[in-house]
Amino acid sequence: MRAGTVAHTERAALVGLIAGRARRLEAERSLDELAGLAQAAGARVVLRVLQERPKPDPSTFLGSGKIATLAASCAETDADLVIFDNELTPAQLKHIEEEVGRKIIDRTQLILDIFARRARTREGKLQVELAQLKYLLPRLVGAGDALSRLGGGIGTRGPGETKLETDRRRIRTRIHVVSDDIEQVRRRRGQLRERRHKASVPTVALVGYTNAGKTTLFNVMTQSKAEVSDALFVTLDPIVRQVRLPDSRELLVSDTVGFIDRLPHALVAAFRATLEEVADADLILHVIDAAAPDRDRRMTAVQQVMEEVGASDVPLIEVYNKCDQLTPDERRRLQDFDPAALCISALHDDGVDELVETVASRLALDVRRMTFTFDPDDAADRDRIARLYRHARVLVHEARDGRVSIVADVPRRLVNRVQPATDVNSS
Ligand SMILES: Nc1nc2c(ncn2[C@@H]2O[C@H](COP(=O)(O)OP(=O)(O)OP(=O)(O)O)[C@@H](O)[C@H]2O)c(=O)[nH]1
Ligand SMILES: [Mg+2]
Repeated sequence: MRAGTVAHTERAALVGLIAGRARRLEAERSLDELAGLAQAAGARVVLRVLQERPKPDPSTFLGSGKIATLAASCAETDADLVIFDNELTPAQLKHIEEEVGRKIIDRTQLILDIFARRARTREGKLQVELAQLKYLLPRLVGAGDALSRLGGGIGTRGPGETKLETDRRRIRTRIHVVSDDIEQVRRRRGQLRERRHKASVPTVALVGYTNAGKTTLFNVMTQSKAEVSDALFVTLDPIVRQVRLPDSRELLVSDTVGFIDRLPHALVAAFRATLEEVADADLILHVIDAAAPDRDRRMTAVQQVMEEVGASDVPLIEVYNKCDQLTPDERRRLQDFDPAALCISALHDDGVDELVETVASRLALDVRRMTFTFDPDDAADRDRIARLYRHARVLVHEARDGRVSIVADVPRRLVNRVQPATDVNSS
């Protein structure tokens, strides 16, 4: 975009592929999602094209005849850019651009563009820029100055109002610089996590498909005011807040970037620092939009990203959100399918207390019952008593003959860090 010009809303044509008749519904939902993404990037959708083909044409994706039709429709609807629902090869990108004569981007570039627009913190910006550069580099090789022909707007924006670097040599240098910076951030995050571990406060990570209501739930649980919106990928940078449980123990809840079907690999790799928060949590809450028509597909997409970031071993609770949007019938079906399903409405603060109870008992399950004797006149012992109250569940507290004896359920991973007297039993 030229300096001084008013940002104009780009007019977007969307193109998707139907691979076989049975896949029509799937392709349509995917295109709906692409429309949501295009809106989140600030575009207006003026044309939708769904083409049935067993597999993409290696040169023009749609085949030469359909590409000519697409070019004509774009002229008719005055589209500024065409967004393909699939990832395009560098060669396809080049050919289609020549045929259609408009800016062409694919789903991955669109997602990266949204992330670039949303990045606020230094860490977020670095991660997005790295993903963009890595995606761009092979697409410039052989394509000459393809990107400079794109002009401005969606697909050419770096994080924080910058314009993406398009010079191959400079991109390589920049990738090195950014990777080093990210590594530093990652180490720093690691140290912070280490400190939290030492303080022994358990961490619960909210994960889920974008727009599932993670931040809404986060705000209710932690009484915060983080940004909530119906747009996709509103949250980018992880945020961590404290929650006090009914039994006065504490835990930390983290909210982070949402996932999506076919989340670009470059993005997952670049967001490693952020996603390590999830892999390192004591418990994951998978927030599900219970009312989404393609709920199962979204759940699978989330599970795939979790595997990719090494979080599949972390204990997990599935939380069905937006249950206010279910009919009584749908609610019943969900409960038949999964009797233990937690149905909540974060928006209406409905079921959230039960969820917190479930989290508390789930974290408490992994405990060992221990008995302690303390000297209340000793400052260090008084600290230990306070720590027990914060992190363990105290069952008995008895003061007798100048001693304090306490029976408590201690989280297993803390057992070595509190001074034990006698084990009553192990659970
Ligand atoms: N009806 C209904 N809407 C909800 C509920 N929870 C959240 N929403 C709405 O869903 C939309 C997305 O909510 P967010 O909390 O921003 O979702 P998110 O998962 O954090 O999304 P991203 O950060 O963009 O990935 C907003 O418009 C919320 O008001 C709910 O329980 N019921
Ligand atoms: Mg959010």
